Amino acid sequence: MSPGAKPSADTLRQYEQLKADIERHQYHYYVLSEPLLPDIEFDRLFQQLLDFEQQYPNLTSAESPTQRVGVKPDDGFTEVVHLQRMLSLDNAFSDEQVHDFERRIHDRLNTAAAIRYSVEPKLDGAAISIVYEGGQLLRAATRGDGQKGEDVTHNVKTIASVPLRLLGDGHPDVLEVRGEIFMPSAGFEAFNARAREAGEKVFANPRNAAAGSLRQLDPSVTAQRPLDIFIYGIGVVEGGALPGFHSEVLQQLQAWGLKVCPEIDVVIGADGCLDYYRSIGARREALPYEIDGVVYKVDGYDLQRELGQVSRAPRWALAHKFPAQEQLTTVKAIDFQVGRTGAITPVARLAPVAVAGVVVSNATLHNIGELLRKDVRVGDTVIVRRAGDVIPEVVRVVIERRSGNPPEVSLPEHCPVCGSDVVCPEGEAVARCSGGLVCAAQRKQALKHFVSRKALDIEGMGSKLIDQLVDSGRVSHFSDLFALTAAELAQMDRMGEKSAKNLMAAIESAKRTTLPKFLYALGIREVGEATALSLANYFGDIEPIISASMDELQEVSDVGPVVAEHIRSFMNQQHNREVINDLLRRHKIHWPKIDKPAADIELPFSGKTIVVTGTPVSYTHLTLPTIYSV
Ligand code: I6G
Repeated sequence: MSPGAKPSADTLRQYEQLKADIERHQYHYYVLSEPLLPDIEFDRLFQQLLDFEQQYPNLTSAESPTQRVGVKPDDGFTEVVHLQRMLSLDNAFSDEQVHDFERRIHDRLNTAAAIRYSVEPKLDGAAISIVYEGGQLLRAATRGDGQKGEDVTHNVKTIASVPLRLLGDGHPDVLEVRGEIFMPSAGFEAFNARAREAGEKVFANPRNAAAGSLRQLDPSVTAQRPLDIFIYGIGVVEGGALPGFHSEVLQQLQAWGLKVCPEIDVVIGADGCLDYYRSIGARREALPYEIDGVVYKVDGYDLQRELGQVSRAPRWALAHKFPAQEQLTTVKAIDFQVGRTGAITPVARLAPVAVAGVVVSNATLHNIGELLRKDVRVGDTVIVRRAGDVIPEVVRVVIERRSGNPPEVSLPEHCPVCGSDVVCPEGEAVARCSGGLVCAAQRKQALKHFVSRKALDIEGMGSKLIDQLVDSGRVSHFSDLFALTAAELAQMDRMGEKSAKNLMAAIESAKRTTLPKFLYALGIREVGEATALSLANYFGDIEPIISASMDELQEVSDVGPVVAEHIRSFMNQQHNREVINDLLRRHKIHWPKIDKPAADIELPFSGKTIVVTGTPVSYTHLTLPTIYSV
């Protein structure tokens, strides 16, 4: 079809429908902070619209979504007209598109000279404009539709990394900076873990968390959210001059107290950009915040001005996206897994889908409360998300794609592994199997925890072997591990005589441990490594912990009533005390006692050897040496 061809009535209808769909998605994304589609799907729709308008240029109207960046702001906040329009960025998904970007720059500048780019990660957060007047923070506004945003000054002022007053001197009279407000990954995980525990709404991803926090009507709520900011550019500048290169401006902004991303760099040419993309991509999971790509910007402002912009995006900048962390797939089944403490976790079995380079076929639904809230049903199309090392999760059902009326999934009344009753105390989000160590699933998980590196650290005792040992009935309790023989182990799958012998040696050496590791290995609810260490330091041995009252337990620094209750109920159970007794008396599990002098230690000192005898006062500290000889 030639450009400018007249569209048929059918084409016109499709075009109008596509525009309406995109507007609805933008409303959910920008205004409600609850996107209906993963970004990659939205990008696909947007690209379709761009293709349409390229094919039929006459169709393009001023209110087409391609002519604006977002949609009108919500009514709850005061509207702010941006001093200068906030643009968005063109996207690239391949190396070829990056080379095309540079080719267009060369063509437009009519040069083949090497181009210098300022490059930086693209944060997954909420875009913000902050205006400083006379060095004081005057106003902060969301991007909104690019022309008008929402006044979120009170909320932005609660973010510690946003200066209320610029440092140093020489700032322009009016300085508008632009950047991204984001929730660092650790803060996001902690926030969601707390919300999940309390049965409250969790955020689907850090971007929604940042945008949602920014749009709180009460700034004291925003103040409690772990938000941060990176400034990535400037808008209006009046009454002052800035350097001629973007990279230098960022340095200047940093000197004035504004936070810029530490990963910023300057590279030459498209190849330099692609090297940067790969280097950041390799470190992506280790970064303390989520990014969805990198941004390349022509560094010289003179060249930027010459290149100008198309309606919605500058010609001098490009966002090069990483493979999406969210994808669409369908739910084949929903199973219930039983964990170490009996917690029942619903797991969605999915049609396999590649998410950020890894094929995902299972995703957690966390707990029954979340399964019910998300209302996931077999056959549903869902958004699945995989970020960093976190287990893939079902973010949401794409409800519009549900066909028919599949039955709701409900909590099983009986444990799918041992048949014991499933209990879900009033007001708790987590349901549990009441079978305790009668339940093979709980036994397996408890044993896996017991042998793990931070616990008794039995090297070679892997997950599959424990499954076999439990399924064959050979091992039920921790103490059974120490009664295993090399001949028995050699008969297990994938075990030979040599590995059985090595494993026997590992079991033997695990008998010498420390009190904190032993306590942690028992798998008492809420007793992690740190609490185990505090208990060990406070009580010094296991006997006083077994008999400690609720009050005595709460004397320990990080033990509150909930943890004390878990410890008491564990120790109150006769079979748990028997297992501990068996481990200590029959199998001779032991640890150095902290009330006895440690062995002499020989240390090199000024070319001589000194012998130091210290008395350990805790599991982490020795007293100063009490005796020494040279
Ligand atoms: O949305 C954006 C994210 C990051 C940007 C951006 C950016 O630089 C690192 N830069 C510009 C110029 C625009 N949007 C319009």
